[in-house]
Amino acid sequence: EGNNKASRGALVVLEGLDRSGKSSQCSRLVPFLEGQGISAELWRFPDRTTNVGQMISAYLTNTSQLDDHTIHLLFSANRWEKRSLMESKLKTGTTLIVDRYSYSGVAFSSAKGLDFEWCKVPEIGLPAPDVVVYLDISPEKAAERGGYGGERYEKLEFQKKVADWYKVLHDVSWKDVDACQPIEDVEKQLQEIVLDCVTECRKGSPFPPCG
Ligand code: 2DT
Ligand code: MG
Repeated sequence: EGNNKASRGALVVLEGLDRSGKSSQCSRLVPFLEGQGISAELWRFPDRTTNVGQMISAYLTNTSQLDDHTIHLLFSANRWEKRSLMESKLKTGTTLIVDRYSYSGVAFSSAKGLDFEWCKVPEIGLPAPDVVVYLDISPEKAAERGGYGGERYEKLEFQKKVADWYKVLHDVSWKDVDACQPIEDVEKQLQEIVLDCVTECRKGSPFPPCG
């Protein structure tokens, strides 16, 4: 393409309750994009492979206890430690499909009762997504899917609170996809949204996106 040297990758974030299908959809999207000749990588937060990520993982599996503010900041630190790599991937044209991001950070901690405005502050300055896709499912329907693991937040009553905070965070730029549709329909809609987004970024939307 003519403007190839200027084209950057898109930062695509998938959000939603546990069992909304984010992880399976993310892992279907990446090979789809590659098949279209688009360089793409699957990322997820928390990234449990780092030192900070291992502290988070221990907390989530109830192996460790941490103050609510402390774990909130660790989730954020886990994004900050990936920031420079994230930015260089985007700059060099790789699209990132990210399974959870700052919105999970704010929604889950707010659901525990932390101050919503306080929760947003450590996220300021992280790369802003080009698109946020919300896989929309009610907490009850998600719970019916079963397969909640034994992790800390995987309880219906808590997921209801998370859903309420996602509603507060939701803005007009978010793309909602009905996560109760057959998996192939969800997949098709996601593909369209993401292809549009990648195309927009290739047209030379400014980088870094500011948020
Ligand atoms: P997974 O089930 O997707 O591994 O997530 N969470 C996630 C937070 O509380 N704050 C965050 O910043 C992020 C990214 C959501 C594990 C759990 O961690 C929660 C579910
Ligand atoms: Mg989970």
